[in-house]
Amino acid sequence: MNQSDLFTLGDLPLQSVELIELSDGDILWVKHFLPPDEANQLMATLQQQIPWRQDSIRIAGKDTPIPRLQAWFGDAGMTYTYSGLTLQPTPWLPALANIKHRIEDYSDTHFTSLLANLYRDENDSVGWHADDEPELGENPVIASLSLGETRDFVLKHRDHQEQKLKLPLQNGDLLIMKGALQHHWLHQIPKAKTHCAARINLTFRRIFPTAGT
Ligand SMILES: O=C(O)CCC(=O)C(=O)O
Ligand SMILES: [Mn+2]
Repeated sequence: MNQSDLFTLGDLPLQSVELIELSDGDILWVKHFLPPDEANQLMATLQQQIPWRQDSIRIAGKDTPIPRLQAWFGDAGMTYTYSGLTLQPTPWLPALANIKHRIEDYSDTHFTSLLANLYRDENDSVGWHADDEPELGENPVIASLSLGETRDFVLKHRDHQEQKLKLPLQNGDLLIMKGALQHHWLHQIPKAKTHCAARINLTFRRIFPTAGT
């Protein structure tokens, strides 16, 4: 094998890893964690097999549909409260249990739950937030796998809003957020300005049951 064989395998883009060390927290961006064929296949399976729900949240006393579909998976008892919604977990689908184990092996972290988001097109989005719910613990490790259309994942520092970062997450990319990131940074997927096909994002989390639950 010569040197160039190490970097290309036919036309397949190979996995590459970028560590982004921020002032308060770290991000590991594993590009092509899944090769394109496998990512496409998982995307098709999950579009079909996940029982996607249109949830609403209460804004100013009015039930407002959120601009994406979602589903919550987890080990028994792992309820999750999000913008006033308490989500009951659906048992793991085999395709999700499989990818969870691979991400657990890679990140050396055990996950007990998963929030799946389906962005149907460019008009779907998620607004500024941090994954900082108390049941996720002090400095959660969150592993996020992107499938389908490339969308921008944007981060901004809570106190220094000029510190901003835009990561175009592609089909098969894995992002691992850790350290104090969720305390100091917010993230969002803005609506896109040009047409986008569907994208699925899987965020694996570990829930620590809180006192009283
Ligand atoms: O779609 C993404 O990449 C991010 C989703 C997200 O931030 C979340 O579900 O908490
Ligand atoms: Mn999030």
